[in-house]
Amino acid sequence: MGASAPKPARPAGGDAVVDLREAIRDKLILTLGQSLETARPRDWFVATALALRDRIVEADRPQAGQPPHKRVYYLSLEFLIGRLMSDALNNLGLTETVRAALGELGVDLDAVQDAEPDAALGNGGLGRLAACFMESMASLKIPAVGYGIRYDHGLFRQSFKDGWQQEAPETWLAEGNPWEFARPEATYRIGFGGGVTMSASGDGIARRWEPVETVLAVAHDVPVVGWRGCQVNRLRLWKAEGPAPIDLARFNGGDHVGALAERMRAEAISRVLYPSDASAAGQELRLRQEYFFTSASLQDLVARHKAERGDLRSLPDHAAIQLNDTHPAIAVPELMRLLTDEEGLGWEDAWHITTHTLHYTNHTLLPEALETWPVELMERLLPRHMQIIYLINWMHLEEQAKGGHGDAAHLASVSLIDESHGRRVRMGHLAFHGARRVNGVSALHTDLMRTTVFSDLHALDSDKIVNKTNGITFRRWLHTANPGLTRLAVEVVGEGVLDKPELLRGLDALATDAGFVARYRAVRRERKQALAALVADRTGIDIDPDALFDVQVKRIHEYKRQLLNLLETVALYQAIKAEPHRDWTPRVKIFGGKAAPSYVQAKLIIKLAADVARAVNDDPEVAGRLKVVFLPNYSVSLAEAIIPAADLSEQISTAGLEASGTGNMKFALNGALTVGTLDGANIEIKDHVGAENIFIFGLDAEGVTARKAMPGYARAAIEASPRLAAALDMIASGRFSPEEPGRFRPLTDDLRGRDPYLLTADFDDYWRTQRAIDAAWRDPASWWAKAIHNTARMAWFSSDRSMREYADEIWRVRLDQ
Ligand code: 26V
Repeated sequence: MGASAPKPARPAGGDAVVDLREAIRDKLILTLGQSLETARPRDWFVATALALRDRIVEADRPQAGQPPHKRVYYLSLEFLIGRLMSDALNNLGLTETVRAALGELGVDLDAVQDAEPDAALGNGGLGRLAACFMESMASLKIPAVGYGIRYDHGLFRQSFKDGWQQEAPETWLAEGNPWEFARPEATYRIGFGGGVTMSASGDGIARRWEPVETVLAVAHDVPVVGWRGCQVNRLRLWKAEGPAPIDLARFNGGDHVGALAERMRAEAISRVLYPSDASAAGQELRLRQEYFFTSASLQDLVARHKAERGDLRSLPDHAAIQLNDTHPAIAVPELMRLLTDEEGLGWEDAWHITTHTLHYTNHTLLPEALETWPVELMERLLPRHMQIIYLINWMHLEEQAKGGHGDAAHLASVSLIDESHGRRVRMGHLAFHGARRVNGVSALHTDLMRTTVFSDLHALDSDKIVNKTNGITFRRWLHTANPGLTRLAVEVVGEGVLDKPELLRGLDALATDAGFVARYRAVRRERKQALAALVADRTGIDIDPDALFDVQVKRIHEYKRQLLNLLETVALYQAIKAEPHRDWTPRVKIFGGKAAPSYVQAKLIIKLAADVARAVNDDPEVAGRLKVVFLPNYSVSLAEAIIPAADLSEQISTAGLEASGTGNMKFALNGALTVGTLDGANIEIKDHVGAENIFIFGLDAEGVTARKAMPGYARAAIEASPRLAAALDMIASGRFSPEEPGRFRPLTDDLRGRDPYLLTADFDDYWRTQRAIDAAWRDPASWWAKAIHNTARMAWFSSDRSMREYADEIWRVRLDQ
């Protein structure tokens, strides 16, 4: 994979339908051993995927001759891909051909697509970003390999029992994965534990790690098809296997379970995705996962470089490695170890290669999410790496002292080891120091990196930190998720818009054109009807497609402030009950998202949403004005159904805490208006769509810092806001939880006391803004003009733009290799 092959831009004609029909039939009967009569949708999905995979492989036949000049290696512990079929069909231009082929077999393509399980190998934004970037790199023909872990179980399945979140294992591989190619020939040995031996070598000492435990990393490749099928890259996911299938001596001795113990311990590494997305819990298995996939990936790319170029000194010219957050930060000492201990290079050369090949993206400044590992654990699991980290740190601190920055406070701040809470390795500092470029994911976030966590390191090399605002792939989040809107755009501004999203700008001029507005509204209305049917099916709740769909879907986190949205919901409920005959704008509040299984407060927020929903939806007095829905098991494919149906997008995090957000971009592109704070990429969305087309409220990041310095700020805000006080009282009184009146006291007590995320400070402005939104909805001409301006002006947020910037300014890779 990785080669270019021209492909026709248009769907193929009649012969192609017959060819595909026969290919799918053959796969079903000959490969799966099924019959046309008894095949389930799942079988048709596998047969179709296998037939498509053949075509992807054909599109990918390596061109004779040279390897690409430079490759990008994207190391990420998470790839939140979702379904692959609709993406592959769309990018190959085969959607209608396959629909016809299946139709001739009496099978419906939509039902087949619905039988594909999501590849949910990620928690949220960070993993979804990696998936968008992989698709954009293939579409831009950037030769790239994504490296990650082939988890047996992706993100848990969420269900509800009495409104409480329940987690069940996710089983996407239970019936195999037709997209992947197992590559047993690409297997690497990954060591753990043991010690380091020393021997004389030339005029120095050679050190060698002798691990006591070995795990095998076996490659499984998933093809990533670019737009118009012009390039196929690969996602190489590592599966952990034991070095021996069974301990025969133990088995023969009668210990039948113990005979498998070593293998089980090894395989545990790729068993499950860690389901927490913002607290570095620090378990040993997590560190084993991080080292396992980082080492396998580096061994693989070093072997490829040696085979293609021979000399490792030229690695920086031909490889750019991107570390997605600190999860692969162990790459810094691992690449040093491979280059020095294994390949025999000197320290200086190895350090030059390492620091000219690695790059690091930071995705959060939340202190609890910044990874640190106890020195004691590192010494036990990765003794040689710990030695190398000490040496890197010693040289780093020496240089400070020589440069006149030897004071203890400065050294403590830039050191790779944190001595203040036991001795711990700071993975962010390690990645920063080992990388050629370090980037944030929105303008504000990058500024905050420079002024907060990395300020002292930034002062030492002010060119190192750069901004690369996130993006989303329009192929998935517009073309396949919203085909109606895509068709409309193509009709109005031309087919070129599929390749050049800037052409969406042409819609701006039609924002008040009655005919166009009617068609734009009809597309939304159709999506809202489909979502209403889905909501009825999954929750039993009927919602009115003519109401304003107000949506907050994302991980449940205190800083994302779903609780602020619920407070406003309760206040609105009270206001409607107080004046039932006023002309209220009918609203449906739609929530979705998972809480980390151990995140008690987040799970309580979900339960509050469920209890508020029950009370509100059962109350005849507010019927037709307010409904509340919590859609279970939020996922990439659910997002594809929800986002095109949203009228209002809730992006209401405490300013300074959401690094970027990418859901915000998906909603705005599809024409939902944003209600949001000046946080993350919301700020840049405002700059692009125009302040008059977005609803901004609340404190900005500076305001947040200032307010937090004021003692008793929460109590003062509640005293000043009778509406907020009443909403809090109602929740605290047990009105929504009569069977357990004190249930939500942990939430309300926290708001009345610490309120670390400043809900109380932003509540009144949020309420006012929501009422302005009600008024705006009652003026359809103005509402739809704003919506159309959003769609028209979001082109810059394409992940193609992000990837071009990375290619030019970080990786220095040419787009025309
Ligand atoms: C952190 C941890 C900590 C250890 C346990 C497992 C785990 C898993 C993931 C993470 C990463 C959290 C950071 C994250 O997801 N950041 C999000 O990145 C998005 C893409 O840049 C960005 O849009 C979101 O604003 C940001 O929260």
